[in-house]
Amino acid sequence: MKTVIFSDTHIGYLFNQKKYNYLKNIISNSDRVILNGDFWDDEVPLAKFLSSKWIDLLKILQEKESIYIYGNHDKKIKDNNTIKQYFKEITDEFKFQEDNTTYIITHGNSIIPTLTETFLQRNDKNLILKLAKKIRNITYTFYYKSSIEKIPTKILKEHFYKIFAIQNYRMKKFAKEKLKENEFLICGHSHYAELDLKNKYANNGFINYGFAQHIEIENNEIKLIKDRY
Ligand SMILES: [Mn+2]
Repeated sequence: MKTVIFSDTHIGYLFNQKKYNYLKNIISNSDRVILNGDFWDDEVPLAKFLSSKWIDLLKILQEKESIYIYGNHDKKIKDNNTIKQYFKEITDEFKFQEDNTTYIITHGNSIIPTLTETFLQRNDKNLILKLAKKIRNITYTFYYKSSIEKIPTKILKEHFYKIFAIQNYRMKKFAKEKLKENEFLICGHSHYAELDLKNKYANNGFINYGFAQHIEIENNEIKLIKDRY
């Protein structure tokens, strides 16, 4: 039984054939697929996503034992009936056991919430908060639509994502303090792939801008795969 775990694909209406083919391939070559959050990006209206070519990936996922874990950009997927039919389970944390190890898979935003989650989601009539929300949304839309992240990654390649290692450090600290003897934590969210067997922590990285990482678990062996597409 081969389990594949990936996250942070942030897919939407900008259809990308290469990315589609890459995702189709890793899904097809597995028995169980765990989408570890931010698969779809809520910057794109859900209806638009559901009528896009990306939906064909969901049809392939439906044939597998597929689990949808939601992240911080796809919360609206929770309890969505159209999405539900493709997955065995939609949750914010999924656990499974193989031999003596219990793998705990969660996006990571519950361990290190974003500024938007801790502050901007408050239903406050405060004018400054309202303004902050507007600025956040305009900035995010610009960031998303312009694909500006392509510029630093052209120069620095995957090294650009090392700036997010600090987030893994915080998730690892959580793992050290909270996990039981036989437990192993697998997160996404930071976009920085890592496999730390000593601290029983892995980050499945992200799949975007031509970079692709994911985790594979088979015969109680955990592997971090780093690819380009
Ligand atoms: Mn995230």
